[in-house]
Amino acid sequence: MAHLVMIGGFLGAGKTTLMLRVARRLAKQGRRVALVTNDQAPDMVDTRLARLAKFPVAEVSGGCICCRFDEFAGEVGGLARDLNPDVVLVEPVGSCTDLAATVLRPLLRFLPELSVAPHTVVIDPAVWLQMKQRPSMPPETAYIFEKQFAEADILLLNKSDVTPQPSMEIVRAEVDAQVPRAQILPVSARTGAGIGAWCDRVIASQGSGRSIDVDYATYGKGEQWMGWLNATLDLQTGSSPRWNHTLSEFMQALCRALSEAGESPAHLKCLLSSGSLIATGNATLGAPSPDLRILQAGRSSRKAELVINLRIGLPPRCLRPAVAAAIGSLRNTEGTFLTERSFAPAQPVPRHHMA
Ligand SMILES: Nc1nc2c(ncn2[C@@H]2O[C@H](COP(=O)(O)OP(=O)(O)OP(=O)(O)O)[C@@H](O)[C@H]2O)c(=O)[nH]1
Ligand SMILES: [Mg+2]
Repeated sequence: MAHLVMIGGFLGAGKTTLMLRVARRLAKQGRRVALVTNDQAPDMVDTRLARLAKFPVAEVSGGCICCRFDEFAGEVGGLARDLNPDVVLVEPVGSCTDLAATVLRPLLRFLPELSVAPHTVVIDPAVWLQMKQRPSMPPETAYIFEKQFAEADILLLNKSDVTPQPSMEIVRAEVDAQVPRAQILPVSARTGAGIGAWCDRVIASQGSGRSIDVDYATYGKGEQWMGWLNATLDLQTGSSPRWNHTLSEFMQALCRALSEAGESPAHLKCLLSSGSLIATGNATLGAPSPDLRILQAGRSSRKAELVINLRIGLPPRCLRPAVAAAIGSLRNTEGTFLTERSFAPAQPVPRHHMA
């Protein structure tokens, strides 16, 4: 019987980093693992990262898994039938909430052969503190953030490797006061600190989150505050390629332009591949200066593919021009859009609701 572990939490909290770390850990223990990724549109960085890590992955795109429940349940059922996994790890869209009522409980009804792990929600403590001390989001978006952790069985205070201990303690005390029955664990998805204990617990136990009241008009408004852009570009350089520098220049130029327009990204994630070189770049609310990483070092060519996923509190019509201007500012590099979608998420209308 497959055991489904859902990892929720706000944009940029560290869900994908955690999911891939846990998938590797479980695979090392000899367990068969499959992943499900989810976004409002295709061309997802997270799906590519999962494929690069060589895990079987099903992607649900074009809406959150509560609104696309039938497709989601079909993918989970398909993975269970075809691969007989011990564990299915699921990452919902980072602007989604009410997942216990609209996804976990309906899953238990429609796929009774599954077991479901306690609902885990990841928090970036820096974003928590920002939300409380100098909120940059409208109250409707902060409402989603609050509802996400209110329905959790387990809350992971992530990024313990870079969060000062006093901040960690403040957030822990506040979270404990707000969600007194949830288990709170400090972890680092990046270094692995604390992950073993959480993983052993969710693999060995069952749960389906807590019932919460959600006002869907407020929830919808909170999601629609954000502009979403998923794009793929073909890059070509006229000089010897230094793609990691190009990615850094691009992200800095884009973050500067977005900040001049009045906002920092909730999450900007980029994946650049050329030959056997693969590099990623992330900018989040908690760490707005880009975090660049070489996933795979290797020979590159003069051509590269760049996948961009941007979520930010700006109107969608501003996003493509901002990306195009940042590409246009690169030295010796031309970019052509291969795919591009920019939009505001639609009002969430879950297929099922089981409080
Ligand atoms: N320092 C540190 N950085 C982390 C940790 N976990 C994740 N990150 C970084 O946080 C950024 C966002 O991580 P993701 O795993 O992509 O976050 P996510 O929650 O999947 O984001 P969305 O899919 O957009 O909702 C990346 O730059 C990660 O490297 C951590 O434990 N410590
Ligand atoms: Mg992710």
